Amino acid sequence: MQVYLDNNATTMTDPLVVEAMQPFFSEIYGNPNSLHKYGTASHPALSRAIDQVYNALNASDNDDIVFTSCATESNNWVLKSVFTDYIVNGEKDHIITSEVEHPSILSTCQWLEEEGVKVTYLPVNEQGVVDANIVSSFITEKTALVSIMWASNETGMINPIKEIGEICKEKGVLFHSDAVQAVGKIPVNLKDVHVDFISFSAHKFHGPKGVGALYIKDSQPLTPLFHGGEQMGGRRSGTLNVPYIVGMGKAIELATSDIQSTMAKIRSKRDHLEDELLKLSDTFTIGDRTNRTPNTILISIKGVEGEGMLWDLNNGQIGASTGSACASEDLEANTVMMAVGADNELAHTGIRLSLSRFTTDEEVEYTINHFKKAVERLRAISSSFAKQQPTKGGEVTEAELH
Ligand code: 7TS
Repeated sequence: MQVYLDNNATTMTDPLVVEAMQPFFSEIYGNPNSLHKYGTASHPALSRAIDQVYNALNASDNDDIVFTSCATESNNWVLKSVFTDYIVNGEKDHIITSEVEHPSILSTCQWLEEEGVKVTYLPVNEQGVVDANIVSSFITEKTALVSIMWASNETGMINPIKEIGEICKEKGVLFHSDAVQAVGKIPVNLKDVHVDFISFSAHKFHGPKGVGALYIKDSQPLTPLFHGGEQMGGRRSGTLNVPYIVGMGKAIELATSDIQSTMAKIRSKRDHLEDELLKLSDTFTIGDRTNRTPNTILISIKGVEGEGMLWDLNNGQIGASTGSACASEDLEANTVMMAVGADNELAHTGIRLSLSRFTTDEEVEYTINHFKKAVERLRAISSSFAKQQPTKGGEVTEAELH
């Protein structure tokens, strides 16, 4: 059996999405900006995809949704353009974000600091959530933008986006939310919350990699990141990636059309998995389940290094993560666990399991069994376990090493 439990890193493209994209590679391949029939042939599918995205998010016709190459691009665009429009060419000098944002926000903010911008990195509480009142207390008349993720990729914890949006609206400050882990997992209703910008990415909800979007409320001005042939109303030049945009439309429709029942099914599998893993001694998970994306578990297993656990799970054909795959090449402690107050040892023991609508009951059972055995194996060889063993004294012999 093979079990993929790293759906917060990326998801399998739904075969129905691949099918919808297929005609737009070698059959309907004209440039949508061309005036001949080869170009215009893609227009009905593009319009449909745009409708699918607007409907899924309940966006208004006055809003803009601009397709990008990924959420990293959307995040860079909004931060760099707010910098240009409101800081370089305006009176502002300050941006507020949180300590636990994705690197596409944090690294961009670090670059902005080098350019002279003041950036406040808000802490999260022990639940891994940003407190709306803290956001309010840091806003000044110099604040250009608040950027707080909708849900965390590491913990799945959901921030109080409605409250933060209301605070930003009242104080006249722009509000951006990185909604990559929210769109397609939980309802995102843009008529219900006040956000100026959201970023999202198709490959997190069973669409293809390489296509994302930036939502811009009321089509407000924002200096483009790419200048060129004036595609997308001049907001993002470059020939439209027709098959991928069609794929994103299909994927968001599939992910959101019956989201309550899809969520309930994923949640019940996740809760069962979590309940079973928590039966192991000295384990804990981060964050209240009722305020978490229904597919995510971040679990800490005392005495078991995350990297070792990942290796053991991988040997059992289970794909998980010690945190964000984007950052997993360095073996540093999980920064999100540090932020929620876990001590250094625990912060090295975090394993993220993220399910999808394709995860089966059999896969969950297999994972529970393998996980429990892996913890036993790894605890048996861990240094903290060794410390509890009676010491024989003297040097370890060659035979004992094998
Ligand atoms: N924002 C969040 C919250 C994310 O989780 C990711 C990807 C991105 C932005 C970047 O999206 P992309 O479209 O540019 O790929 N997150 C992860 C993760 O948690 N593990 O691997 C990638």
